[in-house]
Amino acid sequence: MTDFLERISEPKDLRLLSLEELTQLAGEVRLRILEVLSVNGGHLASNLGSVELTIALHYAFSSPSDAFIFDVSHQTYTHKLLTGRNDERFDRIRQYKGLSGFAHPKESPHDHFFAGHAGTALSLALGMAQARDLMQEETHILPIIGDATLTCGLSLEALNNIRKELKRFVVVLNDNAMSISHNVGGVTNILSRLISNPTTSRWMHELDRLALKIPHYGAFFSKQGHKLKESIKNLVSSAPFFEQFGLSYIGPIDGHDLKKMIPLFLALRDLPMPVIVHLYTKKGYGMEQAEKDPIAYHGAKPFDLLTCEFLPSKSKKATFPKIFGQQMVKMAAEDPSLVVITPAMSLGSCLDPMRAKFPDRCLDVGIAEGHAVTFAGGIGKKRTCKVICSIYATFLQRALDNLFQDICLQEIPVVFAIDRAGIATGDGATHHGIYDIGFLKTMPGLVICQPRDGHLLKELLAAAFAWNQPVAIRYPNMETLEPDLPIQKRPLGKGEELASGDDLLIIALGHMCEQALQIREELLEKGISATVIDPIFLKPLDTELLGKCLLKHQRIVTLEEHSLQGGLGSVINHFLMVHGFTNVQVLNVGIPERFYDQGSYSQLLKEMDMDKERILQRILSHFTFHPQPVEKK
Ligand SMILES: Cc1ncc(C[n+]2csc(CCOP(=O)(O)OP(=O)(O)O)c2C)c(N)n1
Repeated sequence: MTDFLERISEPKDLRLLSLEELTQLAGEVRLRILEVLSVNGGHLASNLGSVELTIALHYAFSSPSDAFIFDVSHQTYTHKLLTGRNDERFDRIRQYKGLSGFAHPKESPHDHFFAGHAGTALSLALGMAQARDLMQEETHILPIIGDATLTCGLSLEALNNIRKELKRFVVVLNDNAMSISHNVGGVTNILSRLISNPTTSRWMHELDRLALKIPHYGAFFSKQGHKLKESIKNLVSSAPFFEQFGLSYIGPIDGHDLKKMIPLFLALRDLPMPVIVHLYTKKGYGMEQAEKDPIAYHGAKPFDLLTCEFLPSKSKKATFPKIFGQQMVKMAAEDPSLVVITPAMSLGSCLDPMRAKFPDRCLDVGIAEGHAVTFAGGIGKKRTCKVICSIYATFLQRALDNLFQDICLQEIPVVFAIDRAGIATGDGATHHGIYDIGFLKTMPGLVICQPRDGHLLKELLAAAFAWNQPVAIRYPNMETLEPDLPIQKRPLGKGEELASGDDLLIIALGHMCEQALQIREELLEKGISATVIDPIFLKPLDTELLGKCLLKHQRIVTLEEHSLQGGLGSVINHFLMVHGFTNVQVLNVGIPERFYDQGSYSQLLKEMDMDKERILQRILSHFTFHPQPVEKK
């Protein structure tokens, strides 16, 4: 088999290949993606589904002067392979110093924006088109969006802003009828009503069937030929929806058929109006298991290339999100007033078991974080229902104003289960959940807490509604201990002393307590004894516990997996300043202010100067100790 992929160093090389060769190239691209992702894991199903459409677009248009703007950009692997990145960096996609799993402008001029949060492509593309027209340039702008993108309010705002006279603006809608999980809501119905019919003849047959169902007139309509069929088609197709927004609609077209797509895209060059090309694709296309189970293969774990089965995970320990999911099922069974909301992250947030058991009380609202938060405010308003809004830290950033105005200002006791609070490892800069404390702490009346283990997570979830005010419980996607202990009633604003010492006070947040205790052990070997406290609550702070510790300690370390700007360290520094503790020395250990790409947890901690060894060195060089000699055993 000739290796066509090797011959593509830039997109224009595609034009040297025949249709047959391009078809073979699609197979090679798919194999390359499969080989690398079987080792690294990643967004497999979305990438397998977008191979042909990406080849066809690069064949017909001229990237990078024609700008391809991928929404979310988790489906850019083919684009990366065709734009000069098919080298060893692709082997290390989503790994430290390898390629990003998303669009990354520092990697290539073919990537115009960092992306990772859904719904931005149309707005970014419209903005680029505006600048292009003002500068009288002749390039094309191509936002490439998924069907779930249309569940984002931001996308609808952008659609509403499209000018009818916009030229060379081609929206490519990659419709696989799936978000990560099954898509939800009315917008998706607009797309999916007839798309399930893969060929035009079946499409027409369906129209006939629908026409025949019209009482009294069905048979008549069915006989009236093509014109009437067209008008009925308009009643059920997606065209009128998009045409209301000034977009000329083309489709639906098989998004795996290069023969159809290439001439179509070539014909769309230099169009004097904005168009939307509706492609239907199959998520996971070309890999039987992924086609059958696109949800599991959306964010695939490493798998066996021959059997396509996922490799068994090394650890069987529980994680914070899993414990959260189990707890939701339990709490929902005990309390019929409990409602949980997820903005399209049911799988990642481990809510699928609750959705299966209590579908009326575990609600996926689509990729709509702002709505999820405000909707929670509506449900919680009368206090007849207890609402938990489950949301990833990074995506909560979308809903800041909703949190402020529709929850905190109204004093509605919604509980926010803030998942993925911490370093996002393979996903990188767009996904790190390391800024939320910074904006949450400015919200009057909002309780902010973080459990150090799974048991404490259960206790906080069980106690939160008793505090009768909005509560944010943040936790990472990390393994944790889940000791089988009775659930105690957690008092609001009470921290815990985990170990006592004389020379140093370490205040550690959440899972960082474990690291603090390990550091304490190492310091002990050097004759330095540290107190370790877990504040549990960032707001309200346990001022009594802090005050007590400060009677004894003048050296303080704060330790957190959050940006140093606005996290635990800044909360403690503020406390010290306001209460006149001016004679203390403080070392804030947290994430320094810059953007971080992807990597393993330990690699990123190292880069952030936060691995255990480095923290120990930093403590020893920051403070002057007078260690007591350690007795040798
Ligand atoms: C604001 C935001 N919320 C949630 C996500 C998580 N997320 C990543 S991909 C995805 C589904 C995207 O579906 P679609 O756009 O249809 O593309 P597909 O993967 O089906 O090709 C979601 C919900 C996100 N990236 N951004």
